[in-house]
Amino acid sequence: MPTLNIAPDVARALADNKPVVALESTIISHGLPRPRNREAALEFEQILRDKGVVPATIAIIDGVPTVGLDADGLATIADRDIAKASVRDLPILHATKQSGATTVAATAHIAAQAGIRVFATGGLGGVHRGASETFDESADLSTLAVTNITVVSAGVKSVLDIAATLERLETLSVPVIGFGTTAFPAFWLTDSGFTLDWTVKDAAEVAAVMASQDVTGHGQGIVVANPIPPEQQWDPIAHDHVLSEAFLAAEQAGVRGKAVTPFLLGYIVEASAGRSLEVNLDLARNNIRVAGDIATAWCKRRA
Ligand code: PSU
Ligand code: MN
Repeated sequence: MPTLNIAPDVARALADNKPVVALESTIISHGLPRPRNREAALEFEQILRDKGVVPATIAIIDGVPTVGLDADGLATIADRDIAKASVRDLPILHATKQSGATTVAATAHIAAQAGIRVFATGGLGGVHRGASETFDESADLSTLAVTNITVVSAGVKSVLDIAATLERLETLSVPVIGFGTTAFPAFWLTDSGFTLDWTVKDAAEVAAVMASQDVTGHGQGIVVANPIPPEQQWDPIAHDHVLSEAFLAAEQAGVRGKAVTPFLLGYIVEASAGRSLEVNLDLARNNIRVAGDIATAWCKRRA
């Protein structure tokens, strides 16, 4: 059983110092409703190809961590019921030859094993509200503490405890850099109200930080926070209203653990009549473009 299957175009790009961006699959399987999820998966890849960047959507296919999905692999994550796989699920899926859609944590882990340096997602997982009692903190954070990859995200979903998430990233020694801003975003919203210590002006500057991280760090990741522009964000009042409904619904449904994030995202899409979905897609597209630019700048630096 192979432990890593890298698609030929991805392997060639990596060998030739051509830009590659990793994409996650849980956003497709559990974060977006069918059938928009399939269109989104294809569109996300196309955004990169149009920039001359090779997309590497990552998932576990029949037990094998797979970097760069073919049409059947995309159908597996988009159209079939599939497990949400974080890093701890990998050995079980591998041994039992099952498929899984990878979270930010598992995608980052596999991408780094493949030698990919840049990864785009929607929003990172983080510390859940009420975590002081439930201990519910995404493995996205602890994985980024030990995984050498740059992740572009629109911050963390506003369903999380953002203050606690930023504190944990500090504790875990993961740099958080605002892309053209010091205002940390809140996924659907441009500004969470939290201010970052550091900002970079462009992709070349991120690549410079990556190069410096390689000599000053200990192999941890970098979070690049890329806010959705104000004109694209969800109306904050509607956002707050729908979120409070979603928390109530989750509590009444007794949702726990790894089901919490998919439940909230699904509920919020319904309750917002699709508005949150449009914003989610917009912010993911923006992050993918920025990640493409960073991957290109990184290859240029290394050339
Ligand atoms: N961001 C999105 N949609 C998603 C997720 C993030 O725009 O579906 C997923 C990511 O895969 C992330 C996961 O890793 O939610 C976090 O889940 P948890 O809180 O259970 O760790
Ligand atoms: Mn969790």
